[in-house]
Amino acid sequence: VALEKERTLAMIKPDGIYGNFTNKIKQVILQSGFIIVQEMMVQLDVANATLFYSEHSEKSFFPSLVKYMTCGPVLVMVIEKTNAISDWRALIGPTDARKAKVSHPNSIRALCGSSSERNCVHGSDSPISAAREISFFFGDVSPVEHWESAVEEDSIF
Ligand code: DGI
Repeated sequence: VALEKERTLAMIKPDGIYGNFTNKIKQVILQSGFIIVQEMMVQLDVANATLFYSEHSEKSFFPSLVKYMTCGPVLVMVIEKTNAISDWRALIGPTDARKAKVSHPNSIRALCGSSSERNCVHGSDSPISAAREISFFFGDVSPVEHWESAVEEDSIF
C-alpha cells in the first residue's frame, strides 16, 4: 500500500531568520524530499504567539517564549511528503539545541539553534497539531489543492 502524503507546519523562528539560516534550512527541507506547498513571512504579536503556544501557557518559561517568538519575523511553511510529520521532527532534532549538539549533531537545531528556547525551528508533533497549526496560519482552504489536481491532469512532471 502506497503511503499517503502528509503535510506538516515548519517554521523558521526569529533566531533562525536573524542568523541567516533560512536558505540552509530550506535546502535541507528540499534535499530531504519535501515540497514546500505554502510559505509566508509573518510577524507574530503577543496574542498570536500566546495562542500558538497555548498548551504551554502555564509553564514558567512561557513569558520568555512569547517574548522571543515576537522579537522578529518567522517564516512559516507547509511542507509535504510521505511521513512528513515525523520525518520533519527527526530532521529538526531535540527541543534543547544544546543537548541536540551532543545527541543529534547533524540535526537542524544542533546546527542552527543555541538553547532550549532559541532552537531556530518548529515542527508539528502530531497529525492533530499539524492540522491545527496549518489552519492557524493558512486557513482551512488550501489553494494548493487546485494546483495539485491541475498537475495530475496535465501529467507533465
Ligand atoms: O515541540 P518542541 O518545540 O520541540 O518543544 P515543546 O513543544 O516542548 O516546546 C515548545 C517551545 O517552547 C520550544 O520550542 C521552546 C520552548 N521551550 C520548551 N522547553 C523550554 C522552552 N523554553 C525555555 N526557555 N525553557 C524550556 O525548558
